[in-house]
Amino acid sequence: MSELDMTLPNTIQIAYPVPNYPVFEISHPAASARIALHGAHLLEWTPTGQSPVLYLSPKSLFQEGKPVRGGVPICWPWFGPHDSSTALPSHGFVRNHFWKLDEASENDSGVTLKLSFRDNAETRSIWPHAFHLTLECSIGTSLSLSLTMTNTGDKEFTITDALHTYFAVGDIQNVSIGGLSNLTYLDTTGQRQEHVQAVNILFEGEVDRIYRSSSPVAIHDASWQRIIAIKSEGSNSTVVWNPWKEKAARLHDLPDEDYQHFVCVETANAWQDRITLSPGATHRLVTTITCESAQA
Ligand code: TA6
Repeated sequence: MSELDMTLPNTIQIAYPVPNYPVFEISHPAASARIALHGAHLLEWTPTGQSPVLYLSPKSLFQEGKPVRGGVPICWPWFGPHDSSTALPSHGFVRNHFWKLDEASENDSGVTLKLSFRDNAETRSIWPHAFHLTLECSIGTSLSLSLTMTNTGDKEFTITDALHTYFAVGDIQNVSIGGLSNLTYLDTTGQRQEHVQAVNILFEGEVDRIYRSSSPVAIHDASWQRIIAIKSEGSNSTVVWNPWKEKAARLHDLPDEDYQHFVCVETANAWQDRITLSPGATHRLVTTITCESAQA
């Protein structure tokens, strides 16, 4: 029996990269993965026979209260900087707390973990609402993350959110992103101006854009000759981010040159896309990811 008071399937082991920081290590015939209890943060996912699909910075902090750089941070109950207080953490607070493991199961297709987090005195001191979050993470030859949010209080609240996925790529200058053409986006670098995306997104500098989109997106990685396909549910925004060289150098938990080896494509509700939940109401944000060879 693990210290988390449940019997885990044989395909799941618990490890501690640092004391008191449990990480579930999944080794299944279909895929391997790691998910931290802190932030219910999926750190790694590697379908069998493929290279890692998610990027994880080797300088990530595994400290309570600090977000990990890479994998899939859960941004909730706000995306980006807080609307009015610079004292509050970017991307909300749930990624900075330990969640609870409720279920872990396996079958021939893969492994599913269910984790949850609910309000407490600390969260209510910065965001005065009662809520219950569950993350269902299904790991196999494809990956599915389903974040269910419920208003358990007696007054409505409005949130923005994101499954802020860091995808590993061979070289950002050999990456193009399809599925967002002819869609409006907010460029949040510089003057925060709106534009329309003409064709596939290419990377020649910092890109930080919120697209009004619930469409499937494809990351074409020419260096590694693979295509990563991303589908979403419960999301009307897609965020695309690469910090490029100058901003990367300012991120202490990212090696300076590693901006070349990831791109974030985030399944979100952000900018003007907000979710209001009345008491008892629930919303689900889902991202489903597959990765296929694109060898000629
Ligand atoms: O999703 C893009 C973004 O909002 C960027 O502006 C950048 O701040 C990135 O998220 C990472 O944010 P973090 O707080 O995790 O460093």
